[in-house]
Amino acid sequence: MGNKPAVQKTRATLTGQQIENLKQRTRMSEEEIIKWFDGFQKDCPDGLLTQKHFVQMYNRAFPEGDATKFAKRIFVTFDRDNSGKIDFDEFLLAMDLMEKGNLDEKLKYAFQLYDFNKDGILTHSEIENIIKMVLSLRGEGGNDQLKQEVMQHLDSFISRFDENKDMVISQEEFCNICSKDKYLREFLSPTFST
Ligand SMILES: [Ca+2]
Ligand SMILES: [Ca+2]
Repeated sequence: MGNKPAVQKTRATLTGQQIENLKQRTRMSEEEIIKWFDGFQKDCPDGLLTQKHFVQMYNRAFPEGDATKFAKRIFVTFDRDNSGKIDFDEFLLAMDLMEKGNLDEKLKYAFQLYDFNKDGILTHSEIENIIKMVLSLRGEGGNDQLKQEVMQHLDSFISRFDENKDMVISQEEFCNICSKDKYLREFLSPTFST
């Protein structure tokens, strides 16, 4: 009584049941799950990845640009339960998509990433947002000429597929267009290969 337990950093563990569960939910083998877990634990000994840490990792990976906005947005989509932290399950589900997902899955994810208000359509302003995020990630946030070029490409892309001229793009349209347009696809998925 009265003695506070010593503050101990809890170390994350991976149980057999958790592995089984993750095998069901991903395309990862037990060996792969353990390998990812070891790497995850090295970075996050308590088993939780914070947004701050995540942003740092991204900025290290894109030293020529500012990946902060982009990383924050990705973080939100990985943090499925909105706890503000990414646990190993959430991390592995994300890695499963990046490593094992097919083009269609990745494009659906990219759509989700850019549909900020989750209403199932991309508006012109959401698309502008995307361009800004991607350009600053590449360290070209100040490159107005490039920005203009990309906007022109996007404008023609919107009008090409916007049948009812409401200037919005549905998920289906987005996936369709991106699967046919390599330039757009590579621009829109700078942090994972499609
Ligand atoms: Ca979470
Ligand atoms: Ca939207």
